[in-house]
Amino acid sequence: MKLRAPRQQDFTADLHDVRVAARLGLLLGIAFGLCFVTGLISHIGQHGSWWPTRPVNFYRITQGVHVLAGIAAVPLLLAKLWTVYPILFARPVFGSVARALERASILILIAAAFFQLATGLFNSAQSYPWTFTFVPTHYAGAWLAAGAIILHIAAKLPKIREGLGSPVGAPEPGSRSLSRRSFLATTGFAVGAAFVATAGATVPWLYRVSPLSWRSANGGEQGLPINRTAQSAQVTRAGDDWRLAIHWPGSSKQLSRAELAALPQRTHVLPIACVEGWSQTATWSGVPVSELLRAVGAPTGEVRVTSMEKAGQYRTSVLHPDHVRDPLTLLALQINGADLSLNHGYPCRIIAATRPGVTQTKWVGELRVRP
Ligand SMILES: Nc1nc2c(c(=O)[nH]1)N[C@H]1C(S)=C(S)[C@@H](COP(=O)(O)O)O[C@H]1N2
Ligand SMILES: [Mo]
Repeated sequence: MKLRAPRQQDFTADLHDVRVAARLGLLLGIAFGLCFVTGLISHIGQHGSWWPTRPVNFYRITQGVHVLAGIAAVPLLLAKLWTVYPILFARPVFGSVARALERASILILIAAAFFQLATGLFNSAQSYPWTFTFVPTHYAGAWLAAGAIILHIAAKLPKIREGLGSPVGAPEPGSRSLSRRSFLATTGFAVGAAFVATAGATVPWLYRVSPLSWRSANGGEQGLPINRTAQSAQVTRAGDDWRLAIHWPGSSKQLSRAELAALPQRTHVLPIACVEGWSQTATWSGVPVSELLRAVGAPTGEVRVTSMEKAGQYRTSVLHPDHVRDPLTLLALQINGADLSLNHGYPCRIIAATRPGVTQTKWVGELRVRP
């Protein structure tokens, strides 16, 4: 027998078919589209100058959708690649410039899609087995993937029409391979299993059935997971000499924890929604930031919050004036009816409606008002 490189015609299974590819592609397009839009929303929440205060579950939902759509995209992408890989063996290999460009764009598409799903998955598992910074790289990858997907859809539009326009159909007579229908059903089952296994991280009624839910990856404390521990932030428990410093143009004020606790306390039920996709509701008590500023005679405005944490990406955050005015925005002293544990931010932390978890600053040491 003469050995030769495989050709597209050598792959004869029923499922290497435009009808399967188009259907999987449509679902994949929806999943990546949801990831892109909710990713941009999350980007604005972390780096933008404005952010809504209502509904309180806004970020919890958009970021839950982001991570779950990404998880659903994993089996879809694998199934899609399985369906279309024989095309890689089509001849001529390059032929024209247009064909070479098309192949290059597919390479970028696959690389960007894999990169986004892999980095996103590792991030939600709180694992960073790389040296680049996750946020800017995942953000740049999103634009690359989006551009490549749009190009791909434009180039394949006639094929997509053809594929979606014809029924999946019965197995070919005499075929010994998996039918198209079974392949699509199996992929659907894999997507469902991945969803159920992880969605409990953010969908309350799935908490109990999600074995891979990462929300309590490091135990949890006082009824809420902990992302960054006091130990990793190198924060030690504040003593009686601790003071919260509040600065505003022309003046400042220092308050002990007892003085904070002596101010009127409010209690709100609010979620923490982490960029990693997990979210959980807790009952928080403390002083609304707006009432605190009024009590010390500070003006209202934008407030820069600084943690006692010495280094770390999330030691400061900025409260937009809308959040400063919002009665739900607390400098929290208690969680679920008890003083904050050190890991949850003792002596006090910020908790505000819809803010991304990374901006719910713990171990607050200073508030600086810019009217
Ligand atoms: N000072 C400080 N605050 C921080 C962080 C941090 O790294 N440093 N991490 C944030 C992140 S990523 C999240 S999701 C929430 C988690 O709060 P929890 O650990 O109390 O659940 O705290 C936020 N507050
Ligand atoms: Mo987070």
